[in-house]
Amino acid sequence: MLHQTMRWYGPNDKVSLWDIRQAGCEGVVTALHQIPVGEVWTVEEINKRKALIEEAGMTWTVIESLPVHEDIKKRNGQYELYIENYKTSLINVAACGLKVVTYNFMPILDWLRTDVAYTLPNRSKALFFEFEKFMVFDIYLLKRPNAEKEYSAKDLERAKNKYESMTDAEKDYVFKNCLLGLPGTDDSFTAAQILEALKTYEGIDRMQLKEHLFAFLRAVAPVAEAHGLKMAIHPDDPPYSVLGLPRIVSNEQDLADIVNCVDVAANGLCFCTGSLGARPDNNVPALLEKFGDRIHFLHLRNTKRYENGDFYEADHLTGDTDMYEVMKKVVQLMRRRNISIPMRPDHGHQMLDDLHKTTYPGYSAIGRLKGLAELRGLELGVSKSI
Ligand code: DNO
Repeated sequence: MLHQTMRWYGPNDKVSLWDIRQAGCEGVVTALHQIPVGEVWTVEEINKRKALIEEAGMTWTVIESLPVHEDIKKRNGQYELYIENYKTSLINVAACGLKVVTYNFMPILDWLRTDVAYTLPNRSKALFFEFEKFMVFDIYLLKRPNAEKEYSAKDLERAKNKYESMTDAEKDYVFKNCLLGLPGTDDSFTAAQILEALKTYEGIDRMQLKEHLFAFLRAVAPVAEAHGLKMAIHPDDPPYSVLGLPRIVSNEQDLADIVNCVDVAANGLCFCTGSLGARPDNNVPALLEKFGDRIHFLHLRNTKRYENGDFYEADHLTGDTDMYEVMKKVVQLMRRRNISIPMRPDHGHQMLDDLHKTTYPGYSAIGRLKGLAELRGLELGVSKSI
């Protein structure tokens, strides 16, 4: 069976370890968010966090994330030092008995939504990416230099109409949502910070960024392999270029390039059905089958896509990704490899009592509990019937 987990943002998370345990989890996925990106995770800090989780009767096997410093992505500044630090952190987490290290290679931003509290017909709230609003943010609110050049005349017209139809409050709301900081912080970016950071990526295209990822993997994957750790890269979310930044973990070819660049089991994937599924040309169950041997961690989530490029996060079992097919492939994969893969229900709707609470967007307790319970039932049904 899957190793069932939930993400916990640490002692400041409003969702407690006991909430997670009561949801039926055996494992917790977390990170030392208090350590600045690029610095070494010490054995002492890792063990402190591990002890908290074990006191609540669960285990910590998966890190999400051990973040990659921007200098490594750009291969400038102090990237050599940061790569050495990364290796040391890997050795330390392995020494503490952890097994999987999630990371991503998205420049500057992590995931991005234009609305983190989109009201569904049943009045629960979901995360929503509305393409026109994103263009409004990019062109009119952030005012990224030359942004217009990247959109078609038709899209520019759509953006203009949208901008003109929005109230100031709506514009503010979109602006705030798009500037939300990285997972696990309450800080947001400022527009000036983003514009400044964007400049530092000038001249780095997709090919170049891929080369930087491969160079990073050539340095760190052998260390992970030697210490019995598995690295799991998270796909881009949304899975295409945003703000003119290259994104390189978006489709089948990207995944193939990554797993082939260093051919060791430790160089693997965090297979996120929600991120990959936001792109109509990604056949999620087929990708799962194709890259099965390198999947070390699963994020199960569903999206509903629209023709115009929008998508929202649907219930875990409904939406455009066939979760039954996904689960069937997962069960077959675990049988074939004779392992239990860690999985977390990714995101959840804000609903019931959680509508009155403030939690990290997507990470309220009850919606994730619902997702987990549905996925758990699906797994049991699938595994008994095949
Ligand atoms: C969003 C998450 C991502 C993920 C990172 C992994 O909710 O799935 O933020 O944690 O991209 O590095």
